[in-house]
Amino acid sequence: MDQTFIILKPSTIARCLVGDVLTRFQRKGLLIAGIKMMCLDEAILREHYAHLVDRPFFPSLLHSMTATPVIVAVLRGKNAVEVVRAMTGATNCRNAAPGTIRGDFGMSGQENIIHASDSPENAEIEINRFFRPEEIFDYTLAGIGSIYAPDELD
Ligand code: IDP
Ligand code: MG
Repeated sequence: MDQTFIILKPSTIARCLVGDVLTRFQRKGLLIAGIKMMCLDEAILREHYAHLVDRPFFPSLLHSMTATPVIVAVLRGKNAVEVVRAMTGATNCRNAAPGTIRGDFGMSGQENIIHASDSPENAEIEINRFFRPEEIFDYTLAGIGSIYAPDELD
């Protein structure tokens, strides 16, 4: 099965939306393979957002991502990266389609509820950046046979 990485950002923590966001992924049929609360520091954010460090809004993004602890999680499921990105929606919540997490829960480009890995390669890098191997668990959902057909299970 595939894995992806998400961050429930400080906007989610501050607005008490942790349960709402996680429930969506669980209802979809994704398995929570790892989850923890942590504080992000500038060093890890400079790595994680390396593609944005030179953008004018980066100091503001840094401030936002360190405002409260965050919740990081690894989600497992078939095509997990694509499925979770689709559920996440466009970067700016005001442009995100209704029915997506950002479309339903946010109004901001920066305070946009969650991070989700954008490719399987980046998912692996991000999982290794934020989790130790022993923090990711191998187990099966009791309802797995109702989530997938037999030929969809790797
Ligand atoms: P993504 O989160 O949809 O993958 P990225 O372009 O990778 O979008 O940007 C990472 C994060 O940086 C966004 O989720 C958002 O919080 C922030 N961000 C991106 N573009 C802007 C902007 O133009 N203004 C403010 N914040 C931005
Ligand atoms: Mg991105």
